[in-house]
Amino acid sequence: MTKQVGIIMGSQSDLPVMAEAAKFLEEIGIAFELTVVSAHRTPERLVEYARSARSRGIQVIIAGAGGAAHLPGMVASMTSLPVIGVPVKSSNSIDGWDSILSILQMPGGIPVATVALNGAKNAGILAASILGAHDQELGARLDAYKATLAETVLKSAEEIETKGWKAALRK
Ligand code: RP5
Repeated sequence: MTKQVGIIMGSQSDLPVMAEAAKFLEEIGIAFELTVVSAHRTPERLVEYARSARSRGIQVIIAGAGGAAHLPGMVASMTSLPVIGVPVKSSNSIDGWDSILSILQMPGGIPVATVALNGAKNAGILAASILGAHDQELGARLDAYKATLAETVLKSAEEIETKGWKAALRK
């Protein structure tokens, strides 16, 4: 099965956050690869990864990093594949805003679709949505996933309305 999504991160310490993207892709049935590529510690590996991604069959890249988070932007500068950036609140982050702004504030011409701080699950969903735009079966699986979200909210509403908010709070 050709791997359609590439998940990369600046350090293994990002894995607990980035695993959420992997979990979602696994759940929805999309083949992916996952590895560590450090913009600062392995710059040649970064170039090799970004330049070879399309020819290896990758269609979307999810890149997570923290602190001076240059990985997503640098990957985006070397490929025309869509790049989704995940700002990670890491050990070298001041408060997370450093990671967010490093990924979000890209110059014109080199976009990175930036999700929320530690928002790797949404990065997985967004990657699946990009692929699902031209894949009807995947699109249907995504619609089914979204329907489960709505059901959960409606169940909560019903529980609170029938039991009352105090009983629902004690659960
Ligand atoms: C970033 O520095 C990595 O993406 C990670 O979020 C952070 C800390 O890396 P380690 O020192 O834990 O390897 O480049």
